[in-house]
Amino acid sequence: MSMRAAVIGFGVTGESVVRHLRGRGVDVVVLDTRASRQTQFDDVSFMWECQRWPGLSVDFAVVSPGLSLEHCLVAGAAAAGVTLCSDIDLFFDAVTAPVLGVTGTNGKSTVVSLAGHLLNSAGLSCGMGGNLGVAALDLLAPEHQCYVLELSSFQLERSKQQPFQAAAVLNLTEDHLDRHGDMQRYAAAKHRIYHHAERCIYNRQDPLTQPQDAERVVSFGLDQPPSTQDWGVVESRSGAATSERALTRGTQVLCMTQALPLTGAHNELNVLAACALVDEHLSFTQIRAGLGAFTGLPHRFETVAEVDGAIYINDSKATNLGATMAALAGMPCTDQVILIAGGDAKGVDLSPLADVLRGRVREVLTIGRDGPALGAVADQTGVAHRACDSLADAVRAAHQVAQAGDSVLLSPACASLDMFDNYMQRGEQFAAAVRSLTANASDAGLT
Ligand code: UMA
Ligand code: ADP
Repeated sequence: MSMRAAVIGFGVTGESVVRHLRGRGVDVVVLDTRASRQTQFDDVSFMWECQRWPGLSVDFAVVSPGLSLEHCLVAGAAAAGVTLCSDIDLFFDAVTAPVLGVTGTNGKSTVVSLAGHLLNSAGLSCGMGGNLGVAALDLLAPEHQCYVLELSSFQLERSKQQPFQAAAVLNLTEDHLDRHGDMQRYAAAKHRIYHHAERCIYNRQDPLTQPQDAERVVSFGLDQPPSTQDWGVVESRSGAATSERALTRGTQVLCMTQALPLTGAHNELNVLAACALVDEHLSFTQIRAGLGAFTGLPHRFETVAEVDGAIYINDSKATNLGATMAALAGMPCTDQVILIAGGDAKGVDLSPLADVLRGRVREVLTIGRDGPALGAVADQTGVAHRACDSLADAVRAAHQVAQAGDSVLLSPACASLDMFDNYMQRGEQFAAAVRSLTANASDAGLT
């Protein structure tokens, strides 16, 4: 008799699970609390607007990451004794090639894309995705020689097995506390990535990322590597005044930091983490060849344009405080940043931002629901701030205050959903507002 499974939640993950299970002859029933939608699956039962576990007889249920353990359908299935699993569990049941895993609060997409890029540039066929966008199960293909997966705390929280060849936790700062309750539970979900990993990779400058009880541990950081297997930065003085910085594994130099196409201290960390991940597959020569061609992802500290001598930077993907702190900390301390920030802060304490505003930021232009809370943090530091009605208003206000040599940085420290469909729309609207400044300037013969 064939197996029967329930799929709870029919978004990107749910669809990938249905495709995977149907491909293996499993009978599938989909449960979703939302209104019915068109689908291309004729041989699958759908229960739309389903607000209660309907007492189905199934062998197991696969739960989408966005649904918490308290969600009515998930809690109902668990109470009925149904075995719950994730798409990541199904992925590991099916995969035969080695899998590299990445989690952390910030930098996951950048590190996954870079690691995948390095492997593909060296001629290995590598599938990359997960929380990044393409669901893990949709990556499975016989030609792939390895996979790089981005894992969210939501995915890790409910996965039972994660036998990664190498697994990295990049950093841990407050995020998603509305789902996990407190920092301890959030960190515990992230640490599940280490549980069955052959090699655990952590950030030695962020003690919260350090694995407990792991056998093979590799660290990365912006200081000198403590052992020959660790990754870091070594400074050398080439002349009386100038010092050069090199990325190294132990004392072995990979490349000079100024040769990296990605800017900012946080991106040096990202490069080191990606190198540590692909270490067992690639030589230094192959890594060097791939690094030069990786220019980063859109909406992550991306230069949009220079207008009247000021650089406009789109960091719309900074949906939490840690990302905005990293963006500001990586900029020079000369009061030359005009920061546009605000949106939905997801209940976190914004006060640590004060440490990086002072001395770096000329003015904060706030938008969205938690704009006033950011204004209050600016008040504590004496940095000027102004509330703006829209992102376009904020860009116009920034243009009025910006001086030649300044940077205007959209790095909101907040989710976008109170004003936009997603962070991409927010970043695109920022870029469009900046482009309209350039258009106005050229209309007036100013550029
Ligand atoms: N649904 C219900 N009832 C509810 C809520 C949702 O039935 O109360 C159904 C809806 O039909 C909805 C579906 O469940 O379409 C949504 O499922 P989901 O929220 O698990 O989202 P997916 O579309 O499956 O996308 C998920 C990830 N989303 C989340 O974890 C919230 C995507 O990460 C990921 O790219 C995708 O799987 C493929 O792996 C997005 C994300 O925002 C980018 N992630 C968070 C983050 O990065 O901070 C964790
Ligand atoms: P994630 O997938 O974890 O959200 P991204 O690579 O998409 O990570 O970057 C998200 C945000 O975090 C961007 O604003 C980016 O500039 C910032 N960021 C990237 N790497 C780091 C890092 N190592 N530490 C802190 N912030 C980072």
